[in-house]
Amino acid sequence: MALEKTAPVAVVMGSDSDMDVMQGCIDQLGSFGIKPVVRIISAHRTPKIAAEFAENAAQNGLKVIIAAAGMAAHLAGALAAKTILPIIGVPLISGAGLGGMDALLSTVQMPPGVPVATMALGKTGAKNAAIFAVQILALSDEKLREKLAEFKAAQEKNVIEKDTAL
Ligand code: RP5
Repeated sequence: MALEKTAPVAVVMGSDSDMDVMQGCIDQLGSFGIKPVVRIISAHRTPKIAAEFAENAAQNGLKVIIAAAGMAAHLAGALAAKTILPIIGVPLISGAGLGGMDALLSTVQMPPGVPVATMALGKTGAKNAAIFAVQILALSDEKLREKLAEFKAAQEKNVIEKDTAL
């Protein structure tokens, strides 16, 4: 499947059952003006597509890939094996799994030489993956740097207001 050349971020998830949580990631990217390529690709159920996607990602214009999966979550690692682009892993809490510890360890415990930047479990990781992707892109994008500064300032203001209201 051809990617939009302009989309610098992909959000890949192992199953459509991951979409509820990963919508938070897509929405957070949207708040920075980024419409990601969104795909359902499984390291186990569609391994050839996973390998092809990662192999072609850079030439298709991607700069960062966010990969989310639950249970034995090998998606982020499988993509990292096939590309030099940075991979951000989001371990998910699957109803059929072990409360997320399965996915966390499967995502974070990569062998030397094949890193995956692993976020927190579930919704928090989904949101942080988007922000981390923006931080990577912002290294070479002044407008994104400004948006990140605004985001940080708004977050700070929000907490101070809650503190003041006590
Ligand atoms: C993982 O297995 C997916 O990422 C999902 O979190 C979990 C369960 O998948 P389904 O059986 O709901 O498709 O590969």
